[in-house]
Amino acid sequence: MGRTIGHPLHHNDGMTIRVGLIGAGNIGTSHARDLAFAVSGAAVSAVFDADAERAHDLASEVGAIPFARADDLIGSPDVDAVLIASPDDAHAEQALACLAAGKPTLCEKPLAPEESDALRVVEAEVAGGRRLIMMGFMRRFDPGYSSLKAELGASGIGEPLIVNNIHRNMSAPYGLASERTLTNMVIHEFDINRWLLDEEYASVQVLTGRSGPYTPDGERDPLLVILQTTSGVLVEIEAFVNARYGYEVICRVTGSEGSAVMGDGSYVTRSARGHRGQAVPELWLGRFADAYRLQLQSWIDQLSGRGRPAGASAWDGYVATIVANRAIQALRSGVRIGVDLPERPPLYT
Ligand code: ISE
Repeated sequence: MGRTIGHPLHHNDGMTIRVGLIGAGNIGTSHARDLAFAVSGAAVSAVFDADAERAHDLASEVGAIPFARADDLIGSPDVDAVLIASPDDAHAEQALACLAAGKPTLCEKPLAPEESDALRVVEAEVAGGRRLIMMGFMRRFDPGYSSLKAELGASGIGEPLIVNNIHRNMSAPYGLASERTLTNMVIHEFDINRWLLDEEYASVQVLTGRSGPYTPDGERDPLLVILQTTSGVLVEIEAFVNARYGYEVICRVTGSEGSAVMGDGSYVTRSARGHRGQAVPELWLGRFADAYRLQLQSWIDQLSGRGRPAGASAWDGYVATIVANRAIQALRSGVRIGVDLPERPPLYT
């Protein structure tokens, strides 16, 4: 990130960033607990959720005040920065409110399911003249992906030629819609492969074949997404929502001199009683626990004026949503769709 987010904030004690949380679901609760108990220099001062009881319970657990309205939380003088962990469709409007209030924000992915909404956020941040938004693409902080990125280039596997991604969820607790698979789930691969390869996409295609028995009528699961970058690298993504056996993310990069693969973290292989194997995580909260905490610590450090610029920007969020929307066009049409990006504003260079 070319600039630190916002500006070093000065607080009642000068030491702590007081974070207001919007959304007390799975990921919001995980973030709140990290901020309260695992991230230095931070506290959770406010919690809003559409479910008032859920907001109250989490606020009590982390020592925060429950709020009845998100806008009141955003405007509160006891909130220095905002973490948006609400449902996807609410992100853009809440990010716009944070920008209007001048509050630094960590926005969970996606910035918006629709590119027009994501663009409104980017335009508002550019108009404000300073970077306030960091996107919750936490895989950029994952030690596995960082190690994989270090393998690329002359000292490692050479120039990347093909990337194979596997992204499997255990089930679809919030329901399965193929287009949401692209804007909510595969959005991670749309971002992390840009970050790994440090280049943009030129086209996207989506293949569908036989769907599993747990797939709702009219939907497709798994999907096979095939992108090509502007330099010609092929990026393949298998997205399987109802994989049933567990949560698994794998990324293999094959280059001109070799190949490197990032598997499912440092999980122990147990050999006992005539069997050998590993426990498989149920959720992303387990597989990416370090990444989430490292991302939050980086955000807080940047806001405190201690940390170097890092993390995905609102522009990265906008680009990921553009690619997801082109993938939806490819899914609907069955043909390869070009990915043409607008010019990147200077604020994001
Ligand atoms: C979820 O919202 C996440 O962000 C997880 O990282 C991802 O693996 C999962 O598929 C999404 O539903």
